[in-house]
This record gives sequence, structure tokens and C-alpha cells, in this order.
Amino acid sequence: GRGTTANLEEIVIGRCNDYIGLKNPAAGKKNCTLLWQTLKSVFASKDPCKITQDDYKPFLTMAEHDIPSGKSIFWSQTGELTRQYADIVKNVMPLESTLTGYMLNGLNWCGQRSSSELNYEVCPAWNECEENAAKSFWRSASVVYAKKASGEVKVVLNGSSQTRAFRTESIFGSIELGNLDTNRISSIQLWIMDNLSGSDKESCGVGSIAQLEIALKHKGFKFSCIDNYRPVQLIQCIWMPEHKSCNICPKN
Ligand code: G2Q
Repeated sequence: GRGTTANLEEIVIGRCNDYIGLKNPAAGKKNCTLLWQTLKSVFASKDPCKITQDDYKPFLTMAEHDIPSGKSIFWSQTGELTRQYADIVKNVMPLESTLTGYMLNGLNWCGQRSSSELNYEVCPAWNECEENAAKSFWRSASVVYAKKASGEVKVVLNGSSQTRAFRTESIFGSIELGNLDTNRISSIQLWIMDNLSGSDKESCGVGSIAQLEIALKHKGFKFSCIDNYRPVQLIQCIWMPEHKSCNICPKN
């Protein structure tokens, strides 16, 4: 593991003000200093491996805001690509574009039992212990985020995954999927993105994607599936413009 991100307090409070002031004023009035204090009290003076999902509830409740219908987008093994897509098109709002996700994305934090100071020495690695400060946050935030999804929802999965595109043990598979509300969601669109230079291991209707489709059907969701959704693929193409999938006029 590595220690808490340097200047965590300044970054978190700064990002919060950036979010409510500029990025998403529709989130409404929030007290960013109080949000920071509430967040800090979740993990300060505690064993960093004994922070539960419930511990984050006061912070998550205080930071809650609406997610417009049709803007929810889930991902698994496609986080960076999904965030890039969201930053460009601005008509989707992944967890990392909500207040809590925006405040903490890419950061690391934990405390220690012996003092109320943040732990700048070493925080648990992601899989070091189940209830670590960061993991419990992302799990807890994912529950809140999934429950709010409404309208047409998107899911971006990795068709070139070395394991499986849909993993029941992932946060998407184990937490978000089970918290989606059939009464609020009109349909679910799956986007299966292969790495441009990777292998096409799984596609719509194949392998673990087929399992996910069956699960969605059983739960009563309307869904559709698109392989290599072109707008997202064009973002992948920025780094490989000469790749044949990036050719605007393919010479077959
Ligand atoms: N920022 C993010 N967004 N995630 C982070 C961070 C961070 O700084 N640090 C760790 N993680 P995956 P899933 C965790 O297999 O497990 C959220 C994430 O919590 O690619 O399915 C979002 O709504 C996650 O466990 O994806 C999405 O739908 C892991 O990195 C879903 O949860 C990425 O593992 C993705 O989680």
C-alpha cells in the first residue's frame, strides 16, 4: 500500500467547491468544509482495515444530489475510457462525475488507531483487507449511485478482458447490478468495448456477456447490446489513429 494522498484536505475541499460551483451547480448548496470533516471522521483514529460501508453513510447522505434520468453509466474494467467519454460528451454522469466520486477519484486515504492525523505512511492495498477505508467507500458510494439510476442506463464492459467482461465478484456485478431498480430504469444498453490491439474475447451474446443478458432478462429489464460502440471506439482511436478499426473509410 501507499499512504494518504498529500494535501488530501485541500484537494478534497477544492474539488468539492469546483464541483458545486462550476462542474455541476445543479447539485445544489453543499458545505464543503463540513463534508470534509464528516469524511475525515469516518476513518480518522481508526484501524484502516476496519472501516465499513455503513461508516460512510452520513458522508454520502450529506453529499447526495440528483442524477438526471438517462445519465447513469456503469463500467467494469473500462474506468479510464468511460471517464474520458463522459468528460467529452457530458451527457453521461458516471460515479466519478457525481460529487462524492469527483471528490475522491484517484486519491488514497486512511487513518490510524494511534492518532487523529491522517496516515501518510501506509494505507492498506486494495485487496489487503476487506473493509479498508478506500474499498468500503467505493462500495458504499456504488450502492447509492446504482439506486438512483433511472431512464436509459449504460454499461461499458471490456470485451478483451483477460478474465471475463462480466464478473459477478466485481463492484458492478456484486453491488451495482443488484441495486438497479426495474421501476425506475426503462432500458439498459450494454457497450462491449474491445481493446483496439487486444483480442476480441467476448461480445454481445457470448460468454459472460450472455450470462449478464440472462440475468438482466430474469430481473425484468429491457436491454440491448452493442459491440464496439462507435463514439467510444473513436476515443480509443486517438492513441492509434492508424489502426484499421479507426479508418473512417475502410478499404475492405
Ligand atoms: N477511482 C475509481 N473510480 N475507482 C477506484 C479508485 C479510484 O480512485 N480506486 C479504486 N477503485 P473493475 P468494478 C476501484 O473491475 O469492480 C464504480 C473501484 O471501486 O474495473 O466493476 C463504478 O460505478 C473498482 O472496484 O470495476 C463502476 O460501475 C475498481 O477500482 C464500478 O464501480 C475497478 O475495478 C466499477 O467497479
